[in-house]
Amino acid sequence: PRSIWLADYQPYSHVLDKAELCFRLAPKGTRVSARLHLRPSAAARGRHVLRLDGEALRLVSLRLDGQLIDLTPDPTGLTLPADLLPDAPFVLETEVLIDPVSNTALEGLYMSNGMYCSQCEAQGFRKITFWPDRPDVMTRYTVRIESDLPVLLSNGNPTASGPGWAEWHDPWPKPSYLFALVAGDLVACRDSFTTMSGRKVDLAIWVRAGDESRCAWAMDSLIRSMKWDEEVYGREYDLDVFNIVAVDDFNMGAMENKGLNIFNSKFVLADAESATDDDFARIEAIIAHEYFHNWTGNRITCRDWFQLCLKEGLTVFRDQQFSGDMRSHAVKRIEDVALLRARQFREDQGPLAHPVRPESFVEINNFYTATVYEKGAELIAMLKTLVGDAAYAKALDLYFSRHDGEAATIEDWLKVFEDVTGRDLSQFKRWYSEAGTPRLEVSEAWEVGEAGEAGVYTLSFTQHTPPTPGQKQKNPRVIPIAVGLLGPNGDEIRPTEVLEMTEVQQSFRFEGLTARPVPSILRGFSAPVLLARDSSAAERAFLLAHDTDLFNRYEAGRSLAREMLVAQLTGGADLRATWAAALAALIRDESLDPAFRALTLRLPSEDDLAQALSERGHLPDPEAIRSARRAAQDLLAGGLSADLPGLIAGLASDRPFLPDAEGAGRRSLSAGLLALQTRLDGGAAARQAFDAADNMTSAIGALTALLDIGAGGAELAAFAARWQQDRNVMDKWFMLQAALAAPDQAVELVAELAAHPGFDLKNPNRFRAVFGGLSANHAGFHRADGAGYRLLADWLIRLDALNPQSAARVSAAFETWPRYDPARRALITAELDRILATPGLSRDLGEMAGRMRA
Ligand code: B3K
Ligand code: ZN
Repeated sequence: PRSIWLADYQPYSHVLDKAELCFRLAPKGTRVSARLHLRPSAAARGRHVLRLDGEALRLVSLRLDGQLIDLTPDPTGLTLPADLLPDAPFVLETEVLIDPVSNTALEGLYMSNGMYCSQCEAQGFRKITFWPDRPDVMTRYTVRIESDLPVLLSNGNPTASGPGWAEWHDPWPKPSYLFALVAGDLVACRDSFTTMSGRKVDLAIWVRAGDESRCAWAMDSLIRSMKWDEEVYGREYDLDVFNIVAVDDFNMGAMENKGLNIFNSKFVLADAESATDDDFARIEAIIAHEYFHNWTGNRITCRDWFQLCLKEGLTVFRDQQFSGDMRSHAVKRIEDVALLRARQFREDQGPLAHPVRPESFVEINNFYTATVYEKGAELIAMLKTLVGDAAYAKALDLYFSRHDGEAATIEDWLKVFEDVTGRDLSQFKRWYSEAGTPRLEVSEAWEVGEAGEAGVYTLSFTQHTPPTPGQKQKNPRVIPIAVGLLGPNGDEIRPTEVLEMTEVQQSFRFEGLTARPVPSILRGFSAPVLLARDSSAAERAFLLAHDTDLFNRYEAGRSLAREMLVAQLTGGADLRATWAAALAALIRDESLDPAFRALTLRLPSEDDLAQALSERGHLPDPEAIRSARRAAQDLLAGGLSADLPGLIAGLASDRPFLPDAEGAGRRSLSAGLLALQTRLDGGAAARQAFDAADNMTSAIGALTALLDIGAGGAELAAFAARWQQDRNVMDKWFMLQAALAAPDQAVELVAELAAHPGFDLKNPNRFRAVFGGLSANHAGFHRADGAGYRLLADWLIRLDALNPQSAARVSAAFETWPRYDPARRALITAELDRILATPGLSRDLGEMAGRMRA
C-alpha cells in the first residue's frame, strides 16, 4: 500500500458549493443519492480531471447536468476525465447502493443493534457515496432520510419531517468527515441551554428505551461544557439543536459530528450503581471534548490529515482545562501526566514513534495516537506557558476570528501566536516535526558566599533526544522549565519561575541565597521531557513532604518509589525503608486531599517499571518486576497495618453517592488502602466491602483487591449474575479478570473469556476489555514461552478480517518488544511476521505490524 506524504499536498481541483443527499434506508441495500454542486477552482480551471473517492459502493447511476454518463469506478473511486467537465458550475448526481448490515468495520454507514449509524472520520464518507473525501473540501449539506424507523437524525437543524421521512439542513460548511446520520428506535433525554447571546438550544441525548435513567450525568456535563466554553474561550454554540446518540458498537470513544455527536455508549450512560467514579470523570471529559470540537475542529478544521493535532491536541488541552476547573487542577494534572508517560512516552520509545505532526502515513486511522492527542495537548500547554495567559487568550481570539470557516494548518496556528507576541516560533515548531522524548539532564553547583555574603546556586541542563524511526538527528528544542527553590527547613525560598532553555546545554544562576537550596524542577510538568537527575532518596523524601507544587510533590513520591524498585531489581542500594516511611507519613496526613494521597500511593505499574529499567539500559524481567512490586506493597501494608482499618473507616461516608471530585477522592484512597489491607487479611475486609457496596466504584475497588490476591471467585460470580444483561458493566468483568489473572494462568483464562458466550468479536469494547486486559497484565502477557503473544496475534488476525481499525489499535500491545530479552524479542517478532504474512491483511494492521517490524 502507498504512503501519503504531507509534502505532496495539493489543493482540490474543484469547489463544492453545496450538496444534497437523500438516504433510502434498507439494511442490506441503502440507496444514497447525492447532488454535488461543483465548479472548477480558480487555479484548476479547465485543466483538471475530477476525482471522487469511493469504496465498496455499487454505482447505480451518474449524471452530469442531467445527462447520464457511463463510467466505471476503480476500487478507490471515480475519475471524470477533463474533457467531460464544463469550465463553469455544474451539477453531478450519483446514486449508489451500500450494505450497512455487512459493514463490520464500523466505518461509513453501519448497523448496531438494529439502528443505523455512521462514522466518517477520517475517511469513512467514501464508503457512503462518491465524494471529495478530504477535510479541505467543505460545503453546506441538505439531507433527506427515508425510513420507517421513528428517529431520523443528521447534522444541523431539522427543517421538515413527515411519516417515514425527515430533512435536515446544516448551515455551516463542513468537511465530509463531520457528516453523520442516525436512524433508530430511540428515546431522548431532553434539556435546553440558552447561549450567551440569548439563543435557546434544544439538547437531546438519544438512547435505547430503558437507558433514559442513565443520561443525567452526560446532560449535566454537556451543559457545563457549553457554559465553560462561553466563559473561558468566548465560544458560543451555533445551531438550534445539539444531539448526542449513544451506540454500543463503536471503534473509539466518541465523534464530534456537527450538531450530532455520536458516542460509544460507555461514555454516555452512567449512574451510581453501574458506573465508577472514573467512568463519571471520563464521561464528563469526553462530552466536553466532543462539544469543544465544535469550534476547535468543526468551525476551524484541518487542511489535511497531517494537521490532525491542530484539532486534537488543542481540544484535549481544552478538555483538560475544563476538567481541572470542574475538579482539582493538581489532581487532574497528575492523572494526565501519568497517562502521557504510560502511553505516549512508551510510544516515543518504540518502533511506532512519530512526530506530533507526522510526515507520512499509509492508513490515517493509525495516527489517532497518544502522540497526536496527548503530546499534542502538551505542546499547547507549553506554548501557553511560554507566551503567558494573556497572550494565549489573545492568540486564541485571533485564531478563531482569522480562521473561522477554514481548513487550517499548524503553520496558521503558530502564526497567530507569532503575530500576537512578536516571537519567532520556528524553534518551537520542532516539537511538531521531531519525534521522541527529550532527555533533560540536570546538574547543580553551589558556591558559598564569602563571609557574610549570599551564595549562588546554578542549575545546568543538557538536552538530548534519542533517534526515532526515520529521524536520526535531532535539534535542540525550546523547553520551558518551571523551577522553584526550597530552603533546608522546607520553606519555599524562590517561587516558581520559568527558565527558557533553547540550547543543547544551558545554565541558570540563582543569586542571593543564604543556604544551599533544594530545587523543585519541572513543576507542573512544564514540558513533556524525561528528567534525568541523580538525587538522593532523602531529597526525594524531603520534596514529597515539603514541595509547595503539588505535582512535584507527587513526582517526588513517584520517583522515590520507582528508584526504590529499580534498585531492588538491579541490585542497587536498598531504599525500601526510606520509601515506606515517607509514603506512610503522607498517607497518614489527613490534611492532604485524599485524591492526591490516593495517586501518590499508587505504585508505578509493571509496564512503567519495564520502561524505567529499559531507559537505564537493563532488560526488564516481567516476573521479577511483578514480585518486587508486590513485595513493596506487602512492606507498605505491614508498616501501615495498625492504621489501615481506622483510615479506611474514616473515609467512609453515609451520604448518598455523588460523582463529585471530593467523593471520588475519598473512594479512591479508600480503595488503595483496601488493596493493602487485603494483602494482610486474606480478603476479609474486601469481601465485606464488596457485599456492602452501594455503588460501582466501591464494588470494583473491592473486587480488584480480591482478584489481585488470587481470590474473588464468589464475587465474580455474583457480579456476573447481577449484571449479565448490561454490556458496559460486563466489560469490566471481562477486563478485570484478564488484567489481574496470575501470570501463569492469564493466557488460558483469556482464551476462556474469548470462548465465553458473552464474547463478541464484532463489539470493539468487548474485544478491548478482553485483549486490552491481557496486554495490561504485564507478566501474563509477557510469559516466557510466548503463549500470550501467540494468543493475541491469533485474535488480531481474526478481528482484522472484520474490523481492521480496531485490530490495528490493539496491535500496539506489541510496540514494546525492543525492550525485552532476545528470547522474548524473537517470539514477538515471529508473531508480527506471522501477522504480516496473513493473506488479505488490512492496510491498517499491515501498516502497524510493518512499522513495528521495521
Ligand atoms: N475525532 C474523533 C476520533 C476519530 C477517530 C477516527 N479513527 C474523536 C475525537 O477525537 O474527539
Ligand atoms: Zn478529538
